[in-house]
Amino acid sequence: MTISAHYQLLADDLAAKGINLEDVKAKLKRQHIETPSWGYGNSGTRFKVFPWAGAARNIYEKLDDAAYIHKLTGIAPSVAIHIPWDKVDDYDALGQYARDRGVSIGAVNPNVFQDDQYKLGSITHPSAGVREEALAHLIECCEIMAKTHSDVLSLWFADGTNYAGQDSIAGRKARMDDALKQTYAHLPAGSRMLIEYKFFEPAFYHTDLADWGMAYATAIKLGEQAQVLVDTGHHAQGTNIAHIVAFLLAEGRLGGFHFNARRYADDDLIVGSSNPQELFEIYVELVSAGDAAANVAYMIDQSHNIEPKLEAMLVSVLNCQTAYAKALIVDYKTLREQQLAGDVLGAHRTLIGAFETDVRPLLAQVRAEMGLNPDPIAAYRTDNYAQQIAAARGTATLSGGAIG
Ligand code: PSV
Ligand code: MN
Repeated sequence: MTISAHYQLLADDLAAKGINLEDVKAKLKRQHIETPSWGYGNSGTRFKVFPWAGAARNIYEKLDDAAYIHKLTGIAPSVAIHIPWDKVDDYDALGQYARDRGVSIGAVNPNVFQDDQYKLGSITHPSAGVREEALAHLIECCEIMAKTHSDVLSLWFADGTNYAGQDSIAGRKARMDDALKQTYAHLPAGSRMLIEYKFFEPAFYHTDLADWGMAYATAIKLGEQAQVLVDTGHHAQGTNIAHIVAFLLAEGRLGGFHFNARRYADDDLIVGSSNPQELFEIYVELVSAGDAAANVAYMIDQSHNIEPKLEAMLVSVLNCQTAYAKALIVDYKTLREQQLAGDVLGAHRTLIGAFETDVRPLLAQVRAEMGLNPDPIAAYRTDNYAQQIAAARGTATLSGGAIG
């Protein structure tokens, strides 16, 4: 059967369920996945960084690569930056450089975890001097937001302790609240502060913001511009992330995502590569929430270690597109009826039916209507961009961003 025959079958099936195909396609065309600057530079584990020929060496090359991913997918028009990895002298010029390539600067991520003084923490450090230095960096990032027209300050802290008694947990909480209150006051008008949590690493006894509840409690005290960022890699095995998403959406405090697939720890693998159903279930909650999800920021947070960086980023964006498409074609009317009737397995089958539907013909059609190659991976594999940048940039030995 041809792709168009498959597409027609799906169109007929959706029509029979009363799902508006044009509406589904319009939503897919408006999808927006932000890619991270640090995903384009060399990175590795704490054991080894395997350099990749062509890996971006600075923020300008990262923006070039991000623009290329956007050109292939049509749904990745912004790039998160990490400061100081992406520090430049002229942020107005950086914003213009991005715009000239058809992308924009997305979330600004301060980095208060890499320098020597942060060994015992940053804004929760026992020393007031170190806390002030960390706070000054957060405020500097608010200023960078204004210059780059970014509307998201994305905060993650490595802060925590490794040993019982090492520091006062309550004292650290008070320091965290104080520093974030001061940072909040510097947010550019109309922007948001997203607070990310992580239950372990690099601190192992306790982390100061260990889970969504701590991030949420911190955000509501700060005000409406503060919300929670859910990094899919930052949970214990078996955590139901879709549940967290539904809860935060209902409370109006889901700010955004860092997508990745967690097998062992953190932001290791391509989102959807091993967790496609989890990603689909997350998108089902987002679709179900309707307008309440309108301002959610969708960002990839991955550092690719052994796989080609551009293809990995491309697959990541496409996996988000697939999950969203499947969530959009759920027969929600039947699902709600079955839920209300207590039809446990009927409801389950309705949901999983959408997950099991082959949406590739639908996505090919959407891309064709967007003027894109219907098969972005084939486009990547047949054009010469990766070879060109490998020849032009060579193999950098230093990382251009995250190291792990
Ligand atoms: C930390 O593990 C994290 O998820 C934070 O979002 C960082 O900013 C990012 O990874 C890059 O290291
Ligand atoms: Mn993250």
